[in-house]
Amino acid sequence: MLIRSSNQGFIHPCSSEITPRAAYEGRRDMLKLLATGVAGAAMASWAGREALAQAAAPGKLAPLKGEKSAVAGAQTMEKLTEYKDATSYNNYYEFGTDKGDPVKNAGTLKTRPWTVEVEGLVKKPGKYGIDDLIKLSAQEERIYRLRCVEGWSMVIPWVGYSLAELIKRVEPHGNAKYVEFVTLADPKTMPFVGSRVLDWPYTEGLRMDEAMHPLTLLSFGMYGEVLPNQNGAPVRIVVPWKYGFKSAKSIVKIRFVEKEPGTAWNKAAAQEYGFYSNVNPDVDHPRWSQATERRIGDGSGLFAKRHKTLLFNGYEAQVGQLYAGMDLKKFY
Ligand SMILES: Nc1nc2c(c(=O)[nH]1)N[C@H]1C(S)=C(S)[C@@H](COP(=O)(O)O)O[C@H]1N2
Ligand SMILES: [Mo]
Repeated sequence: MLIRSSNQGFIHPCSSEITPRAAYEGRRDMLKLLATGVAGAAMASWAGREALAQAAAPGKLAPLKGEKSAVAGAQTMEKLTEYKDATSYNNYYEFGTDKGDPVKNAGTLKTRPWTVEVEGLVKKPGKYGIDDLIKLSAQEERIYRLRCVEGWSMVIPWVGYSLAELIKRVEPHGNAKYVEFVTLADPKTMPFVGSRVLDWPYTEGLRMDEAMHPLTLLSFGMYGEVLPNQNGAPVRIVVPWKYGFKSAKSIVKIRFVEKEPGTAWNKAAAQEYGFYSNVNPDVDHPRWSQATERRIGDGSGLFAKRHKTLLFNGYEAQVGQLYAGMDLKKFY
């Protein structure tokens, strides 16, 4: 099934098509680098700590610092995506379907007061004010690659903690097999929530063992600051071995359920987007290969490089055992 949106033809959550503006800006940045002679220096520092230090936030949002997480796999040494790229090339359909829309439109999102409700099959359901939720655990800083369908990826230093910490606290019942994430759908502040592009609210889900994996993060910040609205403020999920759309933004409910919950993109196009949506170069999307990806910030057009996409986004050692014996082509 193909989805048609009124103004831009067929859509899907992670198109790697560059908007004219992004292409223009990427090119302009590269030309600037070439003109000032720093291109060589920039390239020399593509790996390692020097590069990590380069991708600083502009310091306009509230600081949210974290300790470096000791969780296995949480610290890639790949070059961080520049903050301005990570915050201006987004998917957040409540604010528009173009990658450049969320940064322009998400200013209307009110992130205080904010309550996250934990409900369903748990011994200790409850409502958490966002600032209490942030303080629930010592902050951890993580560096992840978040990938999307049809090949674009970013490397982002998230601030947050393992969702498992919250799950243990609320004590799920034995019949809680899945966790469902429900996000805000407020037509007053979110211009596209009235549209028929998706079935609002945007929801996502994980199997309990996936939700309990220490690499599944409840994230409140990035680059040492609170999340910008367009990246899912004030709280989102990050699941680094899955395609980007699994990482639900601006969560208001975490619900423990027995049956596999519906998910936004699976409801919109079941044959294209499965429940699992693990990054897998050998399982093509029906309309395109998923074998390679473009790293945002690597340049566009003439400068675009493609990287080989890795099984489970490179986290196979950490998460492979969750899927032992499963046919990943069937459970896509
Ligand atoms: N509520 C909500 N969450 C969402 C989306 C959305 O449209 N609405 N888009 C998803 C998709 S398709 C991707 S690729 C990631 C993008 O996250 P980023 O903008 O921080 O890179 O957010 C995911 N979470
Ligand atoms: Mo996406």
